[in-house]
Amino acid sequence: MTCGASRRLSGPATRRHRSVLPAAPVALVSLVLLAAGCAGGPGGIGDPQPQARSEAGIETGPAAPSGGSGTAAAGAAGEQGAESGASAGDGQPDASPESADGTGPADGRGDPAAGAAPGDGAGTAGGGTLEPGGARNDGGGTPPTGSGAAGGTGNAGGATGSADPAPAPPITPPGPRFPEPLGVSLTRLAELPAPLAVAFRTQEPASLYVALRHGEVVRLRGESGRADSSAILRRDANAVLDMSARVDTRGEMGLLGLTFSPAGDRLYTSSVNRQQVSELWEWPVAADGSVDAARGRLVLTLEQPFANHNGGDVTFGPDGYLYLGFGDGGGGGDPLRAGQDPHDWLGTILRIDPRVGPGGEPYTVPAGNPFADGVSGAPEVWVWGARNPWRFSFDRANGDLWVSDVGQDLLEEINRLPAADGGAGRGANLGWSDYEGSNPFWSNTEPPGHVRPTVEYRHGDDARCSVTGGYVYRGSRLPGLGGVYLYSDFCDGTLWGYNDVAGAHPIHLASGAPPKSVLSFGQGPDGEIYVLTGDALWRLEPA
Ligand SMILES: [Ca+2]
Ligand SMILES: [Ca+2]
Repeated sequence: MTCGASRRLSGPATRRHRSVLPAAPVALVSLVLLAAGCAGGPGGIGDPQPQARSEAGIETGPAAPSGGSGTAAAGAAGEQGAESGASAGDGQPDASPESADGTGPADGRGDPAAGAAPGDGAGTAGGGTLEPGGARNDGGGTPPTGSGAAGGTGNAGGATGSADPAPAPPITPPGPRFPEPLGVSLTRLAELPAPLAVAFRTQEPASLYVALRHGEVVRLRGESGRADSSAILRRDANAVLDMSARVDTRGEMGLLGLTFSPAGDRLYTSSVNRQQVSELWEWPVAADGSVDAARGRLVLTLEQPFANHNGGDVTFGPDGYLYLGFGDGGGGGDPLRAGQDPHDWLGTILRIDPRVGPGGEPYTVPAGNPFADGVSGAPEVWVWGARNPWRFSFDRANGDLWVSDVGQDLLEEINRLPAADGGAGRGANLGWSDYEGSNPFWSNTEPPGHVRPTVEYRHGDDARCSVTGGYVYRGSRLPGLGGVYLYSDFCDGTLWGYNDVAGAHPIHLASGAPPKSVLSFGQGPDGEIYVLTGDALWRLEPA
């Protein structure tokens, strides 16, 4: 590789993860996700086993603050090992911004094997309970049968004798409600290689944009003139943005996230570069949707100690701030103990204002952040204690934040962080790696303030192994799914839904088999839901 490993960052803040523990040799789980499906065999092997339920040797509590953000780290110049596949090229973005590469990998720890996507932990664990997310409540779920004639006011129940019954309102039979069969299907809109994120510009109803893992952002246009209702989407001949020479796709790395600013004038990409450094880029977007690749700006970076658990999802919240997720650094079992250190960006979701600050700062920290003063945690950190918050989303109806956190060997989890709790997820500790889901992992003592999962499921009950979070359905075409949080799993592909009343249940498709390798979800401006699989983009629609 010739990409400037000796160059130093000059603009953006670079964050080096804190090395809490000496590196342990860790054989990485190889889930072989994105490309090859979940046949990674008895994955899970090699992850250090937790000392769950052991009384001694538990590390708890955050360590002292480690220098605030904003220090540009010197490039440690470590060239990471040989790459499989694509040649490195010169590693420069075709775009290139203010000298943006150069931070070497942390200290050459672990040469990650090829693994892949959202998490690892294909390990099996014995049987157990499924979806303890909520008890089934059949009340109110059953549609009435034989609703009367139009306008009928008859007493359908056969009640007799009522002298002068008040006229009943016209009955509109409700359709089936989740979790009953809802007449849902998946429409295959376009074939795409490893699409990981969808973004929309409200100015462009005919288009949507997709991040492909290998580093391209492509625009697709609806044949009908609208992207949200066309059954077929056609991809522009040329990518809107091509970062493929810069993006590393080993392990679980790649172009992992994509979002537009609310005004649609800036595009943000989240990716991992060939020095194994996560990057958040900002790109100017013209009125016609074209991206000025020569004027990209690197907003922030984070060194990745391992090639897995990179998080990478990015979105704007209803508050107008940008949220960006990072995994625990990877390696399996949180060898760096990053999860319970809120000073470390690894294992967190950050909240920032990504625009250049008044003093030229590459971004600013909103005053309402839980650790804004940097004393008890890093100022940028919003949620912490995550293992790999692969996908997260806001409920557009109420602002709740839903975080899917990929589990280790036992439990996959989904966390709802209510907006009503003083800001959706503000300062929430998701518990990793003291806890995996609701089970102790490294500690028998539940960390203070641990937010337990809203939904969790166990590996080994079925083929599922790595949760892929989606969205709360707020569209109009599938009213039976109103208010239902939709998600899936990389290793299985069955779509699932959850609400408080019904609990968690599979979504029955009216036709066709469930997709394989659900990598991600998207939500259109109209609230309809897109499903991103290993080779295609789909939309959930009435059958
Ligand atoms: Ca990592
Ligand atoms: Ca958790």
